[in-house]
Amino acid sequence: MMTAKSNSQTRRALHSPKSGFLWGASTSCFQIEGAAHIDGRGDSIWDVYCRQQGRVKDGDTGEVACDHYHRYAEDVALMRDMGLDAYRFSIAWPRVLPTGRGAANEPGLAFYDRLVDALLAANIEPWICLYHWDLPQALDDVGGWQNRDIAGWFADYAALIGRRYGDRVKRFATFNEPCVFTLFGYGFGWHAPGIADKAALHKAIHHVNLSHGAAIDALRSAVRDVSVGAVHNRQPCYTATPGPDDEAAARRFSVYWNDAFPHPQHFACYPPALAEAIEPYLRPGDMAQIARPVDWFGLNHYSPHYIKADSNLLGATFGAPPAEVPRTSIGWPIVPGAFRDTLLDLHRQFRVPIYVMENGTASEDQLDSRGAVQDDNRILYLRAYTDAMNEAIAAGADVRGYFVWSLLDNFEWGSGYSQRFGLVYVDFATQRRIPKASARWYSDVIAAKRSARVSVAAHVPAEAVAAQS
Ligand code: IFM
Repeated sequence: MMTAKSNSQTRRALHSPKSGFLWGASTSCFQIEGAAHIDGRGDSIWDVYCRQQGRVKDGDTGEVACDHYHRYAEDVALMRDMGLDAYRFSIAWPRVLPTGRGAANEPGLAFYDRLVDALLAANIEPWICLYHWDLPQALDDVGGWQNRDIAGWFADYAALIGRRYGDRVKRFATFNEPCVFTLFGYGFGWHAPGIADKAALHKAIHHVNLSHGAAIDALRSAVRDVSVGAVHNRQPCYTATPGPDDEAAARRFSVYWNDAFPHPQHFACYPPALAEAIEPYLRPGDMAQIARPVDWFGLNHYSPHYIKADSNLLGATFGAPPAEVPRTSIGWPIVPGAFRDTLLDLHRQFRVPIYVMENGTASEDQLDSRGAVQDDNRILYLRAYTDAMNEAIAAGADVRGYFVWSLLDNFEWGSGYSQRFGLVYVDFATQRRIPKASARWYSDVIAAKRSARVSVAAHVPAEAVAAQS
């Protein structure tokens, strides 16, 4: 087994971020790791939520998931065979700090040592995300994201992770999709911890923003040459039907979805439509703590939204796209042009390098009689969306990398295991992994880009190649 100590050569070779355009894949701990009660891991809010009847489709849980905790070496080999440059995963906060603060859990920390070392040995750059929705239940018991003290707990957790892995990992994201876990978890009650309350939502938004800034500072102190950012959704919010009610609903929804986090984090103020609701929780100095400089913007984008008016606390919810707009098997509209426009808009507004940290599609994948998975829908989707990204790059957007969601079929939150997003099919009964046709397609795309880079490099000066890649 390669350990943190035994691979110092690999570490030396790879301890700075990879340059050039990165092709990768993303996952998150709760969705793939399993081993929910092994080696001292504490409960997360999602473990508890899954145990509540009727919360998750078919009563599915994260107890076993893809058993990645035990099968990570096989999963890294799949990534290496695909030719991935980079892999984004998240750390399970309750695995490394079972009650969210206090004494660290060495077996939990050692798991991520093994994973990081295996990735480096396969020449794959690890990207760590600190938080992908699995809050330690013990912290939720004392208010979770509604408790302002969480900014300090999160900063301590970030420092622990930075100190432990920062010799080998340079890319860190604070949060994945803060708009989703706050809106769905505290606004609509669709995700853990299952709350639907306006004050809870606004407190959670502000405390997540404070925690982001505190973690950025902690990572910068703990890790030399660190490269930090956060991962946000940005999706145009169109109206489901013409008319003033849906139009107002779409505008309101967009503030919570697109602006509630990037705005304060980059511009040191809340969007005007949110300022009054946040005001009761704001203290002097907060905005400066939130708006810490970052090195890049992580973008998750799958589709535009079609929003309609509703009686929920936002007065807005998801509506249906027009009949002529094609949809994926999970019902999400397929509009690659909206992805291109989002990238260009992001570039114009934020002026930092962009990494697409999630893009992909669910599809009703099945093993055929030869034991293969011919997921043509996914290939068509990924081709259309990567073409759209290339158009944005050609028009000037500073996009530096693209990560498919997801490496593996996995636990899709409230939908349980019913929605398959992976490049690799997982037979959940046996845990057998079968790369789908899309994995071969993606691998060919990466190989073609790489050989184009090499053949250009043979004929033109190095600076010109760097500018291209
Ligand atoms: O599975 C999720 C992921 O956890 C966050 N972004 C969207 C994916 C697909 O729904």
